[in-house]
Amino acid sequence: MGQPEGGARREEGASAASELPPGQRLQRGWPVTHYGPVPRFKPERWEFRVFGATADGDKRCWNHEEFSALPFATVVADLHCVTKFSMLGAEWGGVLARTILELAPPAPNVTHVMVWAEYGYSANMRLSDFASEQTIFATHKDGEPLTAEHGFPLRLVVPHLYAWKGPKWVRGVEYMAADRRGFWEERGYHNIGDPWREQRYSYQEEPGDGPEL
Ligand SMILES: Nc1nc2c(c(=O)[nH]1)N[C@H]1C(S)=C(S)[C@@H](COP(=O)(O)O)O[C@H]1N2
Ligand SMILES: [Mo]
Repeated sequence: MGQPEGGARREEGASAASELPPGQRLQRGWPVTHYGPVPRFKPERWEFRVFGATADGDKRCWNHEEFSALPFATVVADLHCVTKFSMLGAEWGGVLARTILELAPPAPNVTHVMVWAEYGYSANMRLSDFASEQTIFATHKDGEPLTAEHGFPLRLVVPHLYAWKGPKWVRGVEYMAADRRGFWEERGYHNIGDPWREQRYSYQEEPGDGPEL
């Protein structure tokens, strides 16, 4: 059987616990976790925007129909919430972040991105985290379109970071030449958020992990 590239697919009979980052527990089902209300999707108003330090200095916009026509990919990956539940082995379908980077390349000085969602929710990450081959703007989970509570029509999944780094109801990406904190990163959560290193809170940050608070 082929190994999924860098994936964390759960093999039959494998112990799920061996794949849980420290301090996490397995969750049955898929809980809904977010701050604020669930936005209503208005297809005619929706657009996905790439802006900030793009290579050519121009913004790129896709309306919902255009975005839906982008190349579709799947990634099998886990979701780790900082409140300690994990969901393992989901199949996310959608558009790879790498595809967006190819279609709307960043300027050479870009080091970080801010991913923006409805109501101003945001999450910052290093360009290298965004450019991971597993980072995906998901429209589907396990073959089904996302539900409204889980981020329909589009959410980001960054499998190697805590799940707050994956905005639901995502609407765009800002390319940045310097790091800036997003919504939870300004409110006490770790600027990088690697679950394997248990980077949960900003007080754990070491020099160089993030901008001054
Ligand atoms: N727009 C938005 N996206 C968000 C959040 C949020 O508050 N707003 N919470 C994050 C957190 S903390 C988690 S754990 C996951 C939860 O995703 P789920 O509700 O689909 O399980 O969404 C992330 N994306
Ligand atoms: Mo979370």
